[in-house]
Amino acid sequence: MTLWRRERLPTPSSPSAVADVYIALGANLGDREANLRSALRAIEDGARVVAVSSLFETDAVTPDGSDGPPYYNAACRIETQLEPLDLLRFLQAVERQIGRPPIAKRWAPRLIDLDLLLYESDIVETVDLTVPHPRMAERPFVLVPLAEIAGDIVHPILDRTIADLAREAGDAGVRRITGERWGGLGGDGPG
Ligand code: A4P
Ligand code: MG
Repeated sequence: MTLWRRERLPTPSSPSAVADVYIALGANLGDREANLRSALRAIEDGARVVAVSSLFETDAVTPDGSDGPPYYNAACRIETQLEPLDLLRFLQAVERQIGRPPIAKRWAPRLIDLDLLLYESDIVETVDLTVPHPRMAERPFVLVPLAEIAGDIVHPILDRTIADLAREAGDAGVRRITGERWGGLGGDGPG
């Protein structure tokens, strides 16, 4: 197991350390927008959602390049006191709450998928959790939404900004559906 943690010291205004975290949301079954909204609401029960990207429709990326139902994708920034592994468990509980079966084929179509992209500038490698998310840096469906709310954030392994990675990945197969505050949250996204 590898785990590097930048120390987050409690401050008087924040008695427990709060971490800045970025989450990717995806859905390609059911009412995709409703599923993403429900996920955001449920995440708010355990963390503070401070920014939400626009909503995008994206072509499914599949292991064998075959067609799959198109996804809705978005990204959000949260502040949480949960440690990375506890946060993963929390996100998995939210996925189950929205109706995702606990065991499904990898990359199978799903009602909801919540991926932990970045946790501060921590690097985590355990059996259950890899942060930064190992496939985020080449995926337009992750980078285009993420760049809206985290363009200046530096990927702690690649040492490049999200804006830079997004420019390189391009936006093929990614279509903006709405920049409205579709999540209905008081985030500081572009709106
Ligand atoms: N896991 C390890 N690290 C993480 C992390 N940083 N965040 C483990 C979340 N989970 C992490 O995930 C499988 C296991 O990964 C978990 O048990 C957890 O311990 P899963 O969500 O159950 O399965 P999955 O999502 O099918 O697999 P995987 O490998 O996470 O797939 P991806 O990378 O999430 O890709 N195309 C479009 N257009 N849009 C999409 O959103 N998503 C996928 C799924 C494929 N194609 C897509 C999209
Ligand atoms: Mg996943």
